[in-house]
Amino acid sequence: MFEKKQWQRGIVKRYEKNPIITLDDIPQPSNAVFNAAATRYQDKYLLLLRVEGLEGKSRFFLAESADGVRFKISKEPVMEPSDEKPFKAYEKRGIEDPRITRIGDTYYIVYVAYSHTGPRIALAQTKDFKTFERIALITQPANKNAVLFPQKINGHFVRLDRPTHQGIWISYSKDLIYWGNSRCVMEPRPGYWDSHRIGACAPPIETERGWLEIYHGVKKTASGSIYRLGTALFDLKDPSKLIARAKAPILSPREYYERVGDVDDVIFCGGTILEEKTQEIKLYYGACDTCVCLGTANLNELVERCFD
Ligand code: BMA
Repeated sequence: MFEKKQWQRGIVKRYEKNPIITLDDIPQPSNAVFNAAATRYQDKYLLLLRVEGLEGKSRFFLAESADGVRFKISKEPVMEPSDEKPFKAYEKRGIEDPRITRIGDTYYIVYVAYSHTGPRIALAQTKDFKTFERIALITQPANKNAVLFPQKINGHFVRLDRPTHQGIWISYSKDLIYWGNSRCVMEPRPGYWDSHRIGACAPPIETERGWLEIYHGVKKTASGSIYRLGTALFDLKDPSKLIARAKAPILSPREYYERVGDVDDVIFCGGTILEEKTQEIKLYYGACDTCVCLGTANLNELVERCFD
């Protein structure tokens, strides 16, 4: 059982030395580092960091770690807005908010390609985190917050995303390029902390009770938006079926670094790493579009919370 204080703070435990990555760690003059994708690669923890340059466009740096806490950051970006067709025209304003999903020995990176036409989703792949190959632009604008499921389901690749601002949608593909059978699977909840907008955050995690999705929810207030994290469970065999959704958020801006920054009151997660032995989830999140933080939670508790 949680104490009142713990409930209020959310069930994600913050790392005591947060933030774990700040602008001081980025080797090139930049404006901010936030919203990282996370994965395990060989015996390392890897983050793909969104780094916003002084001119205002984002690109990705790679961060490597042996313990998931202390990271070494690449000297140069590993992915920058593309110079090649057809990506060039759609990445003119930068590349943002990556998410990584491993399927077999390929690591797929879904990210936002941003241009004058608006944000849309693009897909790239790597096998070694040295060379990155773009696959396709997989949605039209406006679309953000895409995550790929870590395995094919009923013979299809599956993704969640957020077209327009109308909630989380699911789509299916045979080849990762052409997607269809799209439908809305979860919407903002009037009267709740996620009443204004929602979007998938971390790639879904397979559990015995369903696919656990950690998503962000936005509430509009008189002084702006508040971004929090919540949890939902989708059916293992038919992930378009929402099984359960927690009433309360699992993490809300409370600490100073989560309340004040380039964009106040923002917690935005891009990836988690599961410790198989302890079933602890390391959750990497951007705070206030300004820095990268770490929180931990027990996988089973996150699943249980969906039924509260
Ligand atoms: C969302 C995304 C995120 C950002 C958040 C808060 O729409 O663009 O990159 O962290 O807004 O500004």
